[in-house]
Amino acid sequence: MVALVSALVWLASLGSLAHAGGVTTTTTTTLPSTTSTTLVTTTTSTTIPPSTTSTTVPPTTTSTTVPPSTTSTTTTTSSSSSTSSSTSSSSSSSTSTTSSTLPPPEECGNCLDDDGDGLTDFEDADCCETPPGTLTVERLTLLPIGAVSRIELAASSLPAVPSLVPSTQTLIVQLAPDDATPILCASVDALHFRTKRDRATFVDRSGGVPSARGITNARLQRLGTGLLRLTLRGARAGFHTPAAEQFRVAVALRSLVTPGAPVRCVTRTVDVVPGKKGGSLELP
Ligand SMILES: [Ca+2]
Ligand SMILES: [Ca+2]
Repeated sequence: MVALVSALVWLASLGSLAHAGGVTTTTTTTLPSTTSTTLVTTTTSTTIPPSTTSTTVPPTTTSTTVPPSTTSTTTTTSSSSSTSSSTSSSSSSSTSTTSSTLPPPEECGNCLDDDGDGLTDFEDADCCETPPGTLTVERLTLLPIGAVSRIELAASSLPAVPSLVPSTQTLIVQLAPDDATPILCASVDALHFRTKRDRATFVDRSGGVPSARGITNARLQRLGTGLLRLTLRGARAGFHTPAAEQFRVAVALRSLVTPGAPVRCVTRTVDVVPGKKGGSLELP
């Protein structure tokens, strides 16, 4: 009996020992697994937040580029200013260019085509009451005598005037060949005319009136229609007769009383042909 109990105690001891030994083995295996798993999880969750925050927030804010926007605005403003300045400069330049390109106004009475439109003094509407009217040329004879010329001219249909008062008017006669500038710009002030009824006469045999340019005789006669007829002659007028096929004749009456008043002008371009004498020209 004692032996049986001893045997049972021994077996129980063995069981305890055996049980103690199994627990030890199991515990050792479980602890590492649990610990390592927990660590991995912790590490992973810790890594994610930092990555997201640092990557997104700062870059986005920075790349919103507040400075760039400001810089752009500044640039735009500068551009606008520059553009405005350029425009202003361009306008100024244009104005300068235009003003420097503009020809001078026609000066009436200097025998020059000041504004370059091909018309001189009283051929030019700028000097006349209205665009120059049409003149009827009845006779034109030119004969070169060295540096001077003999001239005879008869023309009518000068513009009607309220009354023929040569004492207050200046007679102007211009003669130009083809498309060239005038070879004759003669003027006779009214005070050199003698007036008798409807006729005014100028005679200057001695050439005492330089502005007449060698015209020694001129007569203005008021016709029944109210128009004027002009005849003039010069034995040695101050121009050389060129070879030409046409002549522009211009006649004007300018007021002496009111120098700024519009001038009555008439013009006519006539064909000429060689005359009988060498170098002479006359109407066909
Ligand atoms: Ca002129
Ligand atoms: Ca002109």
